[in-house]
Amino acid sequence: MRLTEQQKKFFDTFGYLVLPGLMQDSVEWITREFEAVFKSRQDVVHDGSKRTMFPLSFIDQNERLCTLLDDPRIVGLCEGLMGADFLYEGGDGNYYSGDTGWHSDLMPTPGMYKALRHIKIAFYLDPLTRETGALRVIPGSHLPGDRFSDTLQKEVWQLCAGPEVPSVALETKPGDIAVFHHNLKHASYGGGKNRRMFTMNLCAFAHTPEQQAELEAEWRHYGSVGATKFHSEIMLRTAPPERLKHLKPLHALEPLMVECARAAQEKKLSLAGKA
Ligand SMILES: O=C(O)CCC(=O)C(=O)O
Repeated sequence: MRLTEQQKKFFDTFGYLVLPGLMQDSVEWITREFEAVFKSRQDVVHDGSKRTMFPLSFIDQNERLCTLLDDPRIVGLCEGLMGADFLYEGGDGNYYSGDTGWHSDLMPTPGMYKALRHIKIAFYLDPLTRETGALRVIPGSHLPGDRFSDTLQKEVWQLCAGPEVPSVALETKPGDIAVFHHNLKHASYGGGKNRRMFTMNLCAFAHTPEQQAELEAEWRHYGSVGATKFHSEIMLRTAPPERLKHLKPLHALEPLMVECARAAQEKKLSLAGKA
């Protein structure tokens, strides 16, 4: 699969794309393996009262789901948006329940990703309409330095209760793919208690010092909240050489993550000691 120049331009301008039916012929096994991952953890129970997020990077837990990273359709999409040396950073698996307020999947320091493109590929496993929990996006809200984007970035917390905020609903059927820039403001309203969804987070390779600094800031943060590894043993052990190209360059950051995790733990212990 190759994105057209028009699709790339659409993503650059609006910050998202929908690819109807892209994974249509695989949706049956993808849904089966999604359920199997959740069933493998009897301590993770979804009772519908709130979102249940799988506690580990999701596709990494299942050999077949890991192959999504080798699928020519996913590879083509990622290459089109980030270049052939794109990197896979992990992702989540969810049973959503109810609404999600407006937000960006921002880097944890103030502001948006400016130098390095980060994207999320979303697999929604149930048919969704605007009124039943389809992802809503504010087109063009992903561009730092742009007056509209920067205003939304400042005001986003006031939009949190906002089903009325002007937006586009990415209505999807299982097998469709929605992909969006991490900076893009997104939300969902009216979903039921069992909205199944998982994601793949990816970024471009850091070729400049600014891009590298952003990547390090991101993973310093995730280190400080306990992350010390990027990819699961299954993901690595079952990887063909092509997949490894999208994994290994990130591993150079693992010592930094371990160091940040250790420092955060020490700080916590020292604060507990003072209490
Ligand atoms: O589908 C939803 O309710 C929200 C999804 C979302 O916010 C995300 O994946 O970042």
